Amino acid sequence: CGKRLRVLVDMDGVLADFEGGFLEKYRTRYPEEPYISMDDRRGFWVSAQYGKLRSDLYEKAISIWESKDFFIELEPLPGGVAAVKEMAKMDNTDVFICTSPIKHYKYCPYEKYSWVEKHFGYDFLEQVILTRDKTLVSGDLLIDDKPDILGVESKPDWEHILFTACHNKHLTLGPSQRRLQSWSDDWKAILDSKRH
Ligand code: BVP
Repeated sequence: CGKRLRVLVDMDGVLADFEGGFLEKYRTRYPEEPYISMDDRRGFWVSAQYGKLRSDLYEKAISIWESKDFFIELEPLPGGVAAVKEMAKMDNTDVFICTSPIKHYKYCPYEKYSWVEKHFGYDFLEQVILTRDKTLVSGDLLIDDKPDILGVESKPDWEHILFTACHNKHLTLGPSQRRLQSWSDDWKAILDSKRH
């Protein structure tokens, strides 16, 4: 009671299928080159794992998400859009989509806004936070598939809930760290655990 709950939800890997979109477009553009299946993905950075496979694949991987229409054409991950819409309608709950754009800014920031409008509607653009440093954003929860969310603030307000993705599913978490396995998992219980 008293205070409203503020939930920050990441976009790539949580609401939008960055990994699936990447692999499909990479294989279409570079059909002769080796690729990493979803099962074999390790580590948050796709580019780093491709660079380890063969050094020139680092730039080829980056060329995929720097291309026009990459971000707008990402498919929604199952249940994510519905969950966030439901969250936004809950009493005493504020939800924001908190996402880091790539520094190649020609298409990505525009397409991120466009994706939110397409899947949530124009009014939901009020809820978008684009930042390269999520530690500066205050909230009770941050649902994000990136295991290490670092920035200039060493003690962020939020509790990071690790959203399971192909690249983080094998990680062993610390005793206090919590996961959301998918949007079929009990996200309402996680929100309720922070209400007081
Ligand atoms: O915009 C996404 C894609 C990009 O980083 C951003 C991650 O945002 P959050 O999910 O943290 O909000 N990105 C970039 C690279 C390599 C760059 Br060099 C990558 O391998 N994976 C990745 O997601």
